[in-house]
Amino acid sequence: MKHSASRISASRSPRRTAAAPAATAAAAVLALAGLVATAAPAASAAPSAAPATRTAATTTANAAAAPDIPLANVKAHLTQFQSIASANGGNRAHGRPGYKASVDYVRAKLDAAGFTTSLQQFTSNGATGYNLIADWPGGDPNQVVMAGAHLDSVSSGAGINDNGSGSAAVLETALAVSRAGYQPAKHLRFAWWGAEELGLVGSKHYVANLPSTERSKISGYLNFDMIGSPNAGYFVYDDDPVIEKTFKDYFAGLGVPTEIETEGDGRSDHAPFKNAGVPVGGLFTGASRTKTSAQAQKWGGTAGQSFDRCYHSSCDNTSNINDTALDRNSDAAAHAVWTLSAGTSEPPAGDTYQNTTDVPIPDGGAAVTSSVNVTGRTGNAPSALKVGVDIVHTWRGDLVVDLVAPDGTAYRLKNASGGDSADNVQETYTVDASSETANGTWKLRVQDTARYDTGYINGFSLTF
Ligand code: DTR
Ligand code: CA
Ligand code: ZN
Ligand code: ZN
Repeated sequence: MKHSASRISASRSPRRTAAAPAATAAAAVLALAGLVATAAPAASAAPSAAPATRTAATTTANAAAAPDIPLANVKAHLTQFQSIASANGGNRAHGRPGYKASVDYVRAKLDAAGFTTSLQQFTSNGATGYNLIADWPGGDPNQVVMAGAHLDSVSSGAGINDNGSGSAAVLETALAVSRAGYQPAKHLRFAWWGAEELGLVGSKHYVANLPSTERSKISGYLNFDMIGSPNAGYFVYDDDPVIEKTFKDYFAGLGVPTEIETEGDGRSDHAPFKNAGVPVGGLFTGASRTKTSAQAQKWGGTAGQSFDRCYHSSCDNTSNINDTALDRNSDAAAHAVWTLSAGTSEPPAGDTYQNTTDVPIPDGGAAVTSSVNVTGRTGNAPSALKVGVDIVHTWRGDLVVDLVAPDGTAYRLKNASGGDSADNVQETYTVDASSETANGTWKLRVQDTARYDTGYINGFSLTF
């Protein structure tokens, strides 16, 4: 939905007003279009340097809904992994024939489904290891959403929950993308890691060998390691807030409470991505830790028992799976892939000037700005100037947003609205700027008028 902004005198932003209309989420307009002038460095009260770790590109309220992931399909892959282990010494461990057979199985499915697959080799403990990478053709190559799982098991067993469950869910999500002919705005990449059990060797090798220019294109990495534990808990990684919220909202929609995954950051393949500044998230149903009675109350299962009694054991076979947990987590994985890759809608025709430098917004503090320098135009700005706003911020009701013309005239785009507890402002506003000279420095001014929710300006664009 488009909003028209009204010209205001440069007055102090109103406090939270419950009556103020809440902004409705719509597709943000920040994609490049036609002529894009280079943005002036943000002239703002706050430093304009992007935070050390980026936050996943914002989600879009009107993202297409992910299809249901058929549990039967996921379990069929687990059956295959079990057969592979049984035919290869009882495991699918790094350096053993069962691992490469697992890679060949997954790759064949992906090739048949139209993915561009590649094998990345590495050596660990004197044996050759393989990462399987699958790119889904299309999408913005500068915005890559990745989903991954380690495909190797320990040598003591078939590794069906650890981590056939994650591998099968990621595979079936990729196949669902193919079946749907899904063409998201962002590029999709899926990965199956080798030698995770030896210390995240495969994923570390991938990240270490990825040029920094390629690394910075990954808007989010989603990790799925043990998502079908028999005595399941529902844990969400507490890393990137946008990814975390995407998962938590999904489970909330199912009426399933979740907890933050607290077994430590370095415990799976998201760690190398996180250490490289890539936004990460993921799901986990628990390993050797014991389910508490409070957790059994909310999730069912058995208190005083570990989430997976067969963790790293020979009994981690196809009987060692909780179907409900595996189904829910597979559907949550697909939901996150669809939602985080939907991207933004096509920008309007015209000349677009944008600034995508992140500008942190002080919590309950002074206003900050993001600027664009408009040059080379003649006359005044149009009566329907398109203002693309992308702000990543929890509880957006705290925010007041203005467009400030080169002469200092402020146009109110969004009032504070205390009751609007939704996150992020991804809007296209239409401003009658016909009384303003087009050339000059235009600013997006944002103020967080209440404490305890934080965020930053992710991008700002003007289309003439
Ligand atoms: N390291 C994983 C299992 C594991 C243990 N704690 C966590 C936390 C988050 C994800 C995975 C794990 C393995 O044994 O493969
Ligand atoms: Ca399902
Ligand atoms: Zn393991
Ligand atoms: Zn694992």
